Amino acid sequence: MQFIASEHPHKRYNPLKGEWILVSPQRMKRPWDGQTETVYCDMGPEFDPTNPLCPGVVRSSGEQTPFYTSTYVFKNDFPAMLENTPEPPLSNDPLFRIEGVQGTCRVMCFHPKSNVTISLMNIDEIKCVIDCWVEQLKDLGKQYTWVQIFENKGTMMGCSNHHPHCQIWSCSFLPNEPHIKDINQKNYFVKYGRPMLMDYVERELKAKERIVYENSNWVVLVPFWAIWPYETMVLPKRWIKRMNEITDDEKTDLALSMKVLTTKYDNLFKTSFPYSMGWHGAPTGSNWDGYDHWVFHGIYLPPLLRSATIKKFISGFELLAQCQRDLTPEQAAERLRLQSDVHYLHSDK
Ligand code: H2U
Repeated sequence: MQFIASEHPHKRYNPLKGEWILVSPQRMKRPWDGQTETVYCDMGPEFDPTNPLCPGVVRSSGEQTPFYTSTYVFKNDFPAMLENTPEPPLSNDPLFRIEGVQGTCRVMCFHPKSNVTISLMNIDEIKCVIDCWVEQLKDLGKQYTWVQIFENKGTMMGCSNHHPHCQIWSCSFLPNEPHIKDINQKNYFVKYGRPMLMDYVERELKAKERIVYENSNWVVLVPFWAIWPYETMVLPKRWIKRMNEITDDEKTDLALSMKVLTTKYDNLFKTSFPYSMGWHGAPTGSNWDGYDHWVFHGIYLPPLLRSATIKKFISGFELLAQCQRDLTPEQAAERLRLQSDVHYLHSDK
């Protein structure tokens, strides 16, 4: 029997994380009788006087959010880490390791209007968001080893606030995900003398099977090893280690890539597509030099599987043994590629 990736179960290796994923395309035919989610089609009002992220509204801290007109950054009133924390007692016991952490958490509003998303914003507005991310990286990266910029979109992803925003958590240590990516990219660089993700982009551009969108400077693709059904990566065509190295032209193209991708996401199930997304680049802190093995990239992790109401659960075999997907990354890429670049809410205009 000849192997056909879209029919036969197989496993794929993620070289960035050093782990395998089980792909079971034959399961696409199974019926679904499980939990369905509520779809939120209404984008809500432009201004909500009860939403603390809206211009002029008073936050939990008692501080008033200013009447901002573009992006706005403030210190999270409920931070996960603190700048000054006492060190726990030193422990040499390998079974009970504990270390102190320092960090700071910020919230960044993308836009003064509550009823927009990246997919509905224009390129200049998205460029302002990117500019603000770069400023934050430069500022926080002076002190902190890791600056994690991430957007949780939609209640399905645990987002507690409808206003377009992201969070920026900066910490004194390299968290697990970037830590493992650092090790694997370094090992690849030592072995092959090239950054892993530059080799990867080159191969994907030749293969063309998993590309969702590309322009002169960026490629959006469903990675060969994707876990989430419509997981994507945004990769530069030029070697860039961190977001602050992006030129103005690259910023415009990155804004366009983000807009096209999120528009395709929304169009796929005619919904405001939920996801967690974020950026990974070389670590920061006291020394920005070195790290030639790193390539800056974006990751979008959306939970939806079959429709706006059916989400993928990471459970069972996945929690106890190994992550698994039904739809192949090639099929997911094709479905996204075929979606229009015009948002469904704007298509009749
Ligand atoms: P999420 O919707 O992704 O949870 O982000 C909203 C963040 O905004 C959340 O981390 C913060 C919450 O702590 N927040 C404030 O800092 N002040 C407020 O008055 C409301 C929300």
